[in-house]
Amino acid sequence: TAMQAEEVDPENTQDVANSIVRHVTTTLARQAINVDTLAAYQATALSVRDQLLKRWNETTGYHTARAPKRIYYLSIEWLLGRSLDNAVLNLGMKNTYEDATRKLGFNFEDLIDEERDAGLGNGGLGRLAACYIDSMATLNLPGWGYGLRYQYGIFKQLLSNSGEQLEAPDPWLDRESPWEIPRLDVTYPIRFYGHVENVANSDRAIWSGGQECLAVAYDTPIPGYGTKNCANIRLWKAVPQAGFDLNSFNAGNYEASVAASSDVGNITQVLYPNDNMYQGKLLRLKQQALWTSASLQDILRRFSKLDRPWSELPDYVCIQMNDTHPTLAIPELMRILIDEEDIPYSQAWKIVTKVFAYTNHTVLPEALEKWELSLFENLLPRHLQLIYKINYEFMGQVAKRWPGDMDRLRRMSIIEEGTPKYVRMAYLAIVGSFKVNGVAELHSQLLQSTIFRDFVEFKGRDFFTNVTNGITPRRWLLQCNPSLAALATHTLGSDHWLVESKQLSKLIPMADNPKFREAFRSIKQENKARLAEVLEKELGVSINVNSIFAAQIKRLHEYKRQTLNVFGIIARYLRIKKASPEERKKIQPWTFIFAGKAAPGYYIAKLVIRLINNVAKVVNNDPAVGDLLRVCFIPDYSVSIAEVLIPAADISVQISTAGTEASGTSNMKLALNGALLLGTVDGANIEIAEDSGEDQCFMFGHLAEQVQDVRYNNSYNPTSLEQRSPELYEVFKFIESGAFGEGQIYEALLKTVYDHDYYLVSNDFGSYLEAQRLVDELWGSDQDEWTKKSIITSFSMGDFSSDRSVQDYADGIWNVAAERVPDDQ
Ligand code: DL6
Repeated sequence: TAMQAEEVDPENTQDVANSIVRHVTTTLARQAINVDTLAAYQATALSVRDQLLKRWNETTGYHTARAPKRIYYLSIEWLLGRSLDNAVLNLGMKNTYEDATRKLGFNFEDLIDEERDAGLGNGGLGRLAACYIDSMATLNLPGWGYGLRYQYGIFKQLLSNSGEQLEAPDPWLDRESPWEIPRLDVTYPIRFYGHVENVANSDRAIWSGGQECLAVAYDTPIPGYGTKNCANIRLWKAVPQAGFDLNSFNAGNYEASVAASSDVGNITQVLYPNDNMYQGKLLRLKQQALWTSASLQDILRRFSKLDRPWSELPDYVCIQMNDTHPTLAIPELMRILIDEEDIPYSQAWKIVTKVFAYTNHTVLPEALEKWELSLFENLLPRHLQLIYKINYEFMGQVAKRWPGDMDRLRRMSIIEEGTPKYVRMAYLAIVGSFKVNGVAELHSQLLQSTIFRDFVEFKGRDFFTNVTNGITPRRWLLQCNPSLAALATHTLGSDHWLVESKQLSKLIPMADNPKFREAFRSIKQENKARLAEVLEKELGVSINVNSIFAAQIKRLHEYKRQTLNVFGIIARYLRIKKASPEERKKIQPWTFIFAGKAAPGYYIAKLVIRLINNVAKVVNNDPAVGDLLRVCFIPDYSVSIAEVLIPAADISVQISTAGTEASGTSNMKLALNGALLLGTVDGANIEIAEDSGEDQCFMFGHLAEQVQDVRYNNSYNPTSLEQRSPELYEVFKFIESGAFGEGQIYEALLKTVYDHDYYLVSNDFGSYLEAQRLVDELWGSDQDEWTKKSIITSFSMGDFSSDRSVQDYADGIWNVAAERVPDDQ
């Protein structure tokens, strides 16, 4: 007989309160009279988790019985942030939990604040995965995510007195996470190093020896909105093989064997803190190997239970690779099919190339993964052998198509020749996939015309496609901006927009309704006041809540050009200082808000942080400025901080050099919350401007197609900075005069602009200031018009829901259909 679980009625406040108290006493082993906020949070989270797991089990059972084709999303980063608020909202239980916790003497918002962010990602790529899994669950797609359970997430960013970034570890698991379920019974063996013996008269090989460890599964249930369906993220932790290394025990070498086992624990110790920058570290390759192998073993175990022939694998399994980090899954699946299942190479290749699809997230050359061949050969000898074979077959096809074109062979080879040699992961990903996509229209076009051009000729145009990124409206409107969400629901008469986000467009005409404008505006003011309070408290800066809040919140990177922003601030500061009382009246008050981390080894990016902080110090403390200008750098940017910042912004600063930002996603979040776009013609900015209408945006700067020529000129027909941009020249002279600390501090940073100015900072500076002037003009002349534009922007963002993106993937790439758990189940 089936076991019957004790039922908690999730609509019944008393039931829910009881379940929380039960967790206090029996899970946390505390007396009910002795509960602090932290314990109350933990017990509440555990009670919510019970509800999640019920649905998780139902979904798993249903999908096992139905055996649909499944989608597996492999991402080395999952930037989930907090889960409590999101979970109760998606479950439709927020009111009950608010009431229940109030009954117990707690404020639900305080409990939410006790949760640590799950910061298992660097930026856009990891947060995208988090939005996509939310959408997969909401769309009832049979989808799972796979990743790594890093003991330490993205580092904590501290600021020194001189304004420099300092890094500290992020021990997010110190208090344990109530959202993860250890599956100590789900483990897979992983091998590194060792040697390969080829089996005569067969494609098979035997890979043995070397180092063995285990990958252990930890599951995080992800509830859909408005459905019982629950998705899962399975994260792997590396642990030593049970029994350690028996040889060293036998040799009496206890210490060495314990050392070897702690070595294994290191593999999933820490997230690599680079964003858009490849770093060829052995430990990272180990991470990738462990994660891809464990995930594949898990996927194949599930498939084998269906008892279908291997040739049908592509009918049941689709694997989406989030960037090239999981590309090892391609040779790993080949290895399993050939070496363990005894399938001939050519048959295995037919299967493999119907399973994988690859999403590219960058055209920046420094971000493209290529592993040094010798490192690869040592750690993964069998995989390299298979890659050689894959490349050999592939080169044969290219040679047949373009006889004698040696240069093409060299260009397209998965192995980059030279000293040293490299394995080009993007090329392996393309060759092993059935579909490749970019993440915004312009980016997908650039992929095809630049870095993957040869592959377009080889594979044909249809092989490449675009899926513009998206964000979940549950977290990025309902959760972070409840008042605006409520206004939308109230005005539409339904909250259906939360799953049909295009319904938001019905609110666009409300821009002409004065009462609606008033309501919209006062919500923005409330959100600004809430942020101002945080800024005053955390940074000690007085804030003018009637100033233009301009937010640039993203990783620090030269191509994202926080430089342009901070140099613009200095130019504005100089202008304010010089202005006559008459001129001063025309200058609008701005609060420039920055947040973001720099990779610890990225010297120039760290200098930019230092400059911003020192500019802030000077500007914020200069009485001559009055309330016309403030600069705030919020340390330790995270998903939780974004949730407070984004609803408060008036201006969304998206100013990457055209052609460099693949998509951007903070642009979507800010626009959805009513910030007007001050941006370059780049990434998804273009589609945002199309959907909201250019009238709503302040676009500027050189276009992607002009960048090459300008760059060439900057390097080879150099003109002086003074000629390229007299305004910027003045700013540089001011910095060098020691206005923000000794001028030499910033020498290396300024030099990047003086010399080649690869990112066109000087070339775009004039038009950037002009765009800001237009912002000033609108803000100063017509607040009502501003609010109209803000409303139009916000409610034109329906297409940037991750539901749309994920549905595009499901229809256009995965060929996976919804499997909704019946309500009466
Ligand atoms: O697609 C998500 C996100 C984009 O929005 C950003 O424009 C892009 O820079 C980022 N790319 C990466 C590349 N990383 N690697 N490896 O993070 O992806």
